[in-house]
Amino acid sequence: KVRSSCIMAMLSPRKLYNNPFTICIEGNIGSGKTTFLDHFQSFNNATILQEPMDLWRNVAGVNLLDLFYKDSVNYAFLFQSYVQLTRLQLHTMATPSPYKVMERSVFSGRCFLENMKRTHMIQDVEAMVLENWYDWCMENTNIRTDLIIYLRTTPEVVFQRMQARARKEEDCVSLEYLRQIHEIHDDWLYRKTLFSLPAPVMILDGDKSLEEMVPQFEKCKDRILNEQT
Ligand code: DGT
Repeated sequence: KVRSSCIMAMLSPRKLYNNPFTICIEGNIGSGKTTFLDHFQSFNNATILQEPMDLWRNVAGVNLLDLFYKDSVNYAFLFQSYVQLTRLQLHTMATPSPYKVMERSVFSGRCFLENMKRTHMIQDVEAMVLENWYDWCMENTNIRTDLIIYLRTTPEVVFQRMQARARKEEDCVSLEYLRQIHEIHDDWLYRKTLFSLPAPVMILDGDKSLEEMVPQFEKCKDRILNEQT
């Protein structure tokens, strides 16, 4: 994962786009967002923004992602608050190209928050503070979203992938948690009942293997070009 400070350093001050066409890649943990994002490297004029996970793992030497999974009752609010800040920084960042492709968004952060509420991981008052921040940012910052690509997966499939990649912070993540995150994503992007959609949604089958994903990526490219014309 690329630190956003590195991303900043990569940006050349030659010409910056303050309002680039923005595509957000969404989906459960282990749904293949990073791999999918890599395909966009070949897309002309696109700035690829991977999730700033390294920042979450080192906040002045503290691994907040790890603390969240080890002791979510005490750290969910703090972690979610920092995640929201780092996502906002990416949303509002000018890019050196007219397309911005992001892994997740403040909107999926809102999904995780919704799950925290449903499972009583955080107190109502903590959720309210985060929601107030979120609402304020929606109204007062420039968060452009033109297309959401939802890599829809089966919880059992992503559970296996997660176990195979064995990210150390995630060793205690259960299938039950992945089911919850799946339901929230489905409520939002598939059933469309959770909260309003900021952009059209394209749903792709994220259970497919890497090779099978290539034609899906091409489909996306066409869709993006069509949205632009
Ligand atoms: P991929 O490329 O589809 O396999 O995706 P991952 O697993 O590399 O990336 P992602 O965003 O699904 O999750 C990275 C880790 O961070 C994972 O343990 C879930 C966690 N995470 C990401 N965003 C949030 C959030 O807003 N809230 C909470 N509580 N956890 C989050």
